[in-house]
Order: sequence, then C-alpha cells, then structure tokens
Amino acid sequence: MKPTVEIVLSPLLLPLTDIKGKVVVIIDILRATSTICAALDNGAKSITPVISVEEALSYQSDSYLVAGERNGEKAEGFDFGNSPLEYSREVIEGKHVVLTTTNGTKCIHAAKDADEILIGSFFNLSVLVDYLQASNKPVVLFCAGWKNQVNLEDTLYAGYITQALSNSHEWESDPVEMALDLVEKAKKDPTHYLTRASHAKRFKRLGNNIDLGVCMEFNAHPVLVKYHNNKLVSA
Ligand code: 3SL
Repeated sequence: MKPTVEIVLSPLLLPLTDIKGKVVVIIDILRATSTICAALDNGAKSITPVISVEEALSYQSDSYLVAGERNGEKAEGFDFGNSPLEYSREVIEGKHVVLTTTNGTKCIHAAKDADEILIGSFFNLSVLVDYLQASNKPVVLFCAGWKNQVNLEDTLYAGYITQALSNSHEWESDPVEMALDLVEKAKKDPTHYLTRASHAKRFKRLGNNIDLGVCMEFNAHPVLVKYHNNKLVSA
C-alpha cells in the first residue's frame, strides 16, 4: 500500500487531521515559506520562527537579525520585512534570523506533533518532491492561508505537490481533487492566474508589484528546509 497525501486548506482545519507519524509540509507561498527558502539558500545559518512581534524583538542582539511582518508590512523595529528579495547572500550569509509573520510562522508551531516538519515553496519544489517520494511516508500539505481563510496560492502549490506525488502516494480527499483542478486551471500561466488572489491584490494596494512574480520562480532556491530543535535549517 502506498502512503497517503492529504491537504489541510486552512489552520482552522488542522485539528481535524491526525498529523502524528506524518511529514507535514508548511506552505505559505506569499511569502513566509518563500522567504525562508531564499534566506537559507543564500547562506542564513538558521531561522527561528516565533509567534509574536514581542518575542521576536526579545532576540534582537549581535547574534540575531529580527525579521517579519504584520499585514504585509515590515513590523516596527525589525531589521527585515518578509520579502525574499531582502535576503540576499550579501546581507544574510552566516546569520541567525528570528522570524514572525501573520500566518506562516504560526503554522510551524501548530504542526509540532508531526513526525517531521518541512517547508514548501515554488523555490524548492523539485527538491522537496524528491525528498517526499524517497521518504515514502504519509504527507500532510498544510496551507497557511490568510487569517484562517483558504487562499489560492497555497492551494495551487499543494496541487503541484500532489500531482508530483501521484505515483508514490495515494489519496481519497476532496481538497486534493480541488487542488489538482486548480493546477489544470492555472497551468498556462500560474503567475497570471494568481493575480486574482486576495493577497496579490493586497500587495498591489501596498505598492508591492514584485513579490508575486518573485515567489513564483520555480526551483530558484533548491534547498530542503527542516524544522529541528526550534529552528529551520537547510538539510
Ligand atoms: O502571513 C504570512 O506568514 C506572510 O507570509 C504574509 S506576507 O506575505 O508577508 O504579507
């Protein structure tokens, strides 16, 4: 029998899914999990995800850069916001980062009962798929959404992963079927398709016309990211 793949479309649905003994992939395409992959691929030593702005600021020191956002904008007093473009090798190599974001970092904490927690973004799609296929374990694709609402970009990405796992894994899941349909619908031009996403519209209102396209660069940061000892590290 093949291992299963499931999709959790919103953090509110996580308690309905048994994640013990499974690999959970955290997905927040815009932008937390994309930023995490970019920073670690560009040489950051570790990223500590925390829930609150106050907790993040308590780390501020010579040893930690404090990063993150609230409602899409850099939080006050932080060194960095949450755009992958801010995390170039020049500024991030060899550094430890503490990160808090509106949705994504909370999901990492919510998944603590999982056997293994990994980070998924378009930046590391192929590396992640290779790992999931080889590990032969049940997989839960956990979409961060936006403030507990389902969103298009995380669901679309979960569809790409399930499509790639269709030989190694099996499912009986309506969210998986929905996500696969989304892949079909978006396949001509997934970036253009996602311009209708509410978070893409939010970015526009904030004057950010770049990050959607950036976060859709397939395999631009081919790094496998694991959560280990309260930190995200490149494996
Ligand atoms: O909510 C999050 O975790 C962030 O990724 C949101 S934002 O894209 O930085 O606005």
